[in-house]
Amino acid sequence: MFKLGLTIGFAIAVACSDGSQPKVEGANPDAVNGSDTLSPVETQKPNSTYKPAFKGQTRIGRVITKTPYEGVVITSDLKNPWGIAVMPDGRFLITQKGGTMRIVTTEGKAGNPITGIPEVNSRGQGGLLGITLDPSFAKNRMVYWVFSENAGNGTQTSVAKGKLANDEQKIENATVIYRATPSHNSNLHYGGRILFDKSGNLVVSTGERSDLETRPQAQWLNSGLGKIVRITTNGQPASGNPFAGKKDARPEIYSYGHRNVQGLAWNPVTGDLWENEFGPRGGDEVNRIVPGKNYGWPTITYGIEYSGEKVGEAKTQQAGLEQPVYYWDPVVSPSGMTFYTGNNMPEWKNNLFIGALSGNHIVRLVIKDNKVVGEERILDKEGQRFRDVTVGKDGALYAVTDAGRMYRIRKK
Ligand SMILES: [Ca+2]
Repeated sequence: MFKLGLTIGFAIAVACSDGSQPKVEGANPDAVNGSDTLSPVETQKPNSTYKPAFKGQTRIGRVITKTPYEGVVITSDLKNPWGIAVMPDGRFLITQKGGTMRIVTTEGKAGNPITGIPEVNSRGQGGLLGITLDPSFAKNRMVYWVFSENAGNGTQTSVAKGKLANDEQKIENATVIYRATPSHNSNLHYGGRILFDKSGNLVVSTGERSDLETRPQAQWLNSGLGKIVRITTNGQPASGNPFAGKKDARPEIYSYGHRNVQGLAWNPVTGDLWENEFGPRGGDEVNRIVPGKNYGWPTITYGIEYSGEKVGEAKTQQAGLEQPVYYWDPVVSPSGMTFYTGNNMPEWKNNLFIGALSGNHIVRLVIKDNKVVGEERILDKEGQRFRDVTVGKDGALYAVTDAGRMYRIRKK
């Protein structure tokens, strides 16, 4: 014990004495990548006795990255960062939960808090959330973001846009373009990710606001709760949406039956939208989104209530409701995610990386034919709640944590 303590102390002293940031070792040269003979990364008992719908839907065999890589803390100066957008020049525009944005360089130099953003309610899980840049950002400097907005006696998930001023100190002409009504008196389950699709429309995730009272609305086509919506840059329903023209259905809805979607990404191989969402106690999910489909919450789930009670009728499958591609029990609390499309780590090409909050790691999922064929935990020794992860212009992965760190992860 004494020797181990000394070793750790020495390592920290070295890292600090020259001013460099702590480094994280990766890679195991003895491991075989893609092997299905390794045991799953999860070794804890599941909360439920539910069985998966198909082999490999949970606790797939572990994979281990062979290429040596390292995760370096490039800054610890952020305050509750939530979403990362990559700027055309390679810098990052990052939201901070409290209601400001920061620009961070790939070397970790963080700019002043950017103001001019409409007031957010940052209690609980609320605040300034996901962010994306206009495909023509280099010309128009337009930014789009999701936030929890005060409304009535409660709050709601809303979407706004504005122009990043030339001095990069403020957002100009901020306008709220969409509100996922109804509002509700809770500060939980806002969803909050936002992406552009290929047609130039926005895809936005919401949540069902957590309470038993609002939970059923995830199944209602006349409610904005528990949905993925697809809207124009003016907040109108995008053309081609699955429920357009249908009576008693909101035309902005893209998919429904979601609990709390904090991860969205386009699969670079198939072009499909993928998402992740929180389950209750067990039942975190990764889904492949097909427009118009029902993803089941709260009718079916692989989780149980926090109290230990069953959810509804304790069903995990039902005709007409989509099965998750993958689920976790116990939970990892999945947040921002990205498919790896960089050239820095060829071994990771097209793998899905997901920030895990309670899991304190970054999930790496190897995917083949829309199924998960391997799982790994990246930076699991850091003790960080990973909130978002993205691929930089330089091909490295960049991730932010609730404690205010930003990591760069790349080949050693
Ligand atoms: Ca589901």
